[in-house]
Amino acid sequence: MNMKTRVICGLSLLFLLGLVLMAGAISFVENFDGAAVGQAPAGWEDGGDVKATSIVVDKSAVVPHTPPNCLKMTDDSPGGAAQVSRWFGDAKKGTVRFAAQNPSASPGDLYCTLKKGGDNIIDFQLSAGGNVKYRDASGSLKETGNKYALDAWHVVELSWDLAAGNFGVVYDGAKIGEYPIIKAVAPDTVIFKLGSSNKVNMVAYVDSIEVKAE
Ligand SMILES: [Ca+2]
Repeated sequence: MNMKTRVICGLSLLFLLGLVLMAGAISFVENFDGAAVGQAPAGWEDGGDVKATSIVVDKSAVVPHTPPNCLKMTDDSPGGAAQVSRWFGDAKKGTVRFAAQNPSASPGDLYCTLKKGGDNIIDFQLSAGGNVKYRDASGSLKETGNKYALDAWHVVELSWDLAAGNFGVVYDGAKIGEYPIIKAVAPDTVIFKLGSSNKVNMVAYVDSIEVKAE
């Protein structure tokens, strides 16, 4: 092959790789360990309000699930919430796993939500009161009946399959149940949100996020 042919072949391969990435869902791992401390996490869209922040912190605030860093979410606003989101592409089936910790000094309502546009597909909550909840199609938050301990890291795994119509919850390695998804639409974005409209001074930590989209 001459140089011109090699360049054309190379560009063609890059183009095909781009098509594959655009057509299929992607997966990612986020440990915040290479991220800049004190700043919003790179690669995530910050959707929080002006008084709610999501910043990368080191072990001076809490011992991260995976050291040296984790994400600290703070809500000081009665009218808004801290929120970060990340796109992963349409996925009819997949798993999101994350570690979360709520401090007893200022626990918050921490949500992990899977969305497509304005539609919620899964909305999962670790409540400030220590309850594990999910939102059903009516828009109500429902109790799973499971409690969780404050001041400790917990690993949550949410697995969805549109064909089955359910998502499963594995909590600290044990399956706690299957719950109906809100809407049968392939989610393309994962959101972590802390806050509610009438509470202030909430803090929660998130680390070790892994999305596997199929
Ligand atoms: Ca980490």
